[in-house]
Amino acid sequence: MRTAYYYYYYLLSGEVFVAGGLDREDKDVYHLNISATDTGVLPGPLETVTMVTIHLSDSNDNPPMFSQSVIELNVRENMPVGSRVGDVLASDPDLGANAAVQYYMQEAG
Ligand SMILES: [Ca+2]
Ligand SMILES: [Ca+2]
Repeated sequence: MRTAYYYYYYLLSGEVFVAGGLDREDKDVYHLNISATDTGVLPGPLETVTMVTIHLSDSNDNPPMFSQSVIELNVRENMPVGSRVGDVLASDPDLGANAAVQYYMQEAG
């Protein structure tokens, strides 16, 4: 067994396994140099090296987040229907559909 870069993968008989926590939002691609060495005696062990690039795909492991837990907006009375009151935006660090945010609103109790 041989530990590779970042302690995230190790090799055993050429198989690559996850050996630690992976977070695409922290790091989404790993470049690893992997060597293979024979057990020859004369003239000695011979080695070859290749680079393996591993891309992490996204899991939906983050909920959308508003910048504040309570947001206050102000609007004057008698404003016409359709008047803009303000923006309430949430962000999501995931990717694609995992980060697409829809909004629903209802009156709080
Ligand atoms: Ca998400
Ligand atoms: Ca994610």
